Amino acid sequence: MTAALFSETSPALVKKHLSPDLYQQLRHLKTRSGFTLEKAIRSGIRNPDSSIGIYAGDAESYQVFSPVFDPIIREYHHFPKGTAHVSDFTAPDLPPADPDGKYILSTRIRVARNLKGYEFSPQISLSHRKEMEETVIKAMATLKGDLGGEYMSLKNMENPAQPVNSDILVFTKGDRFQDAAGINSGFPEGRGVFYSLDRRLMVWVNEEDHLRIMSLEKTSDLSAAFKRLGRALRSLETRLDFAWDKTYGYLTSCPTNLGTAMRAGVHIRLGKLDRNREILNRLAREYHLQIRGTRGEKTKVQEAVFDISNAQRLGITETAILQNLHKGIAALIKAEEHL
Ligand code: ADP
Ligand code: CIR
Repeated sequence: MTAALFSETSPALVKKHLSPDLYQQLRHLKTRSGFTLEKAIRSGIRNPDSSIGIYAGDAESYQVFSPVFDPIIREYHHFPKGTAHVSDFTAPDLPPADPDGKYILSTRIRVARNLKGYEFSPQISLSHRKEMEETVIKAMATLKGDLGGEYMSLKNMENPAQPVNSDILVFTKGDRFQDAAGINSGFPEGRGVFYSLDRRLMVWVNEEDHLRIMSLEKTSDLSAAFKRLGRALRSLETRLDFAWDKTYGYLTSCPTNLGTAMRAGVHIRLGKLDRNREILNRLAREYHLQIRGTRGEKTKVQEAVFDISNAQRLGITETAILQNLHKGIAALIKAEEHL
């Protein structure tokens, strides 16, 4: 049955872990909001090059469909059974990763958050999306000092596509993976971007998750970006209740983001390592780094500008992610200089 559902060549973890028996066992189940297995795996079916191929429609999906989610999560995150995710947002004082600004163009740290009680992006109705947007706008309006800013609805924007490193990072309609998962439904209704007046804090509302809260620096100062993000989160947490699970940590629509739901990264120009990809890939494996293209997930590297970020999100604290990233970047810069 699953062999017929997924392309024969698909490398997706969902294909590996959804056996025909399991498919039969789960296919008639539904969460209270009506999310089904068929909806969860539609992106993996329509996109044979998916690496994971499954999304959650709500917090309950992780329980109702746990026989398929659980092995995928454990394999993807190398997360052993019997462990529980622990959060720690204590800011380490790290020196700038590239003090002379020779390689690093900018730093961005984001966390994904979803509000308790609302369906996730693949399943939420338009009315719930708008209601949730209103709740979040009110919470963001209470951000004070350098965190204070404005909300821009995507509905009012003629052309939301923006070049990389422009002052306000705006998101566009999701890619074909997100589209097949139902994440683009009703786009751009209910979507928008909050930005602080200094453009260092931004919140994407109703992209792949309800919130993508991000802190940006035009330098390599990871600690400064992390501290700002921590302050913003503590303030928003006084108004918003985020979906959290004692095993999986912060719950997200894509299982790859579970745990800290954090991606801390830099845009870094590595001309020599670009021509020596085997060294770059070896270092990335050794330091648990993820390499993305210049414009984000599944995009190309332009002019040797890599997006280097943490590969680990679950079973590790936010503080440890930042420390590891700092070490990993130092190793990349050292290798670039020695080549
Ligand atoms: P996410 O990080 O939310 O999973 P993406 O990989 O699509 O999603 O990245 C989101 C956006 O953030 C992209 O437009 C990307 O170019 C931008 N971005 C990522 N890292 C940085 C950085 N260090 N500096 C500036 N922009 C960045
Ligand atoms: C895949 O399975 O390849 C896509 N669904 C993307 C997985 C990466 N996660 C993500 O973008 N949040």
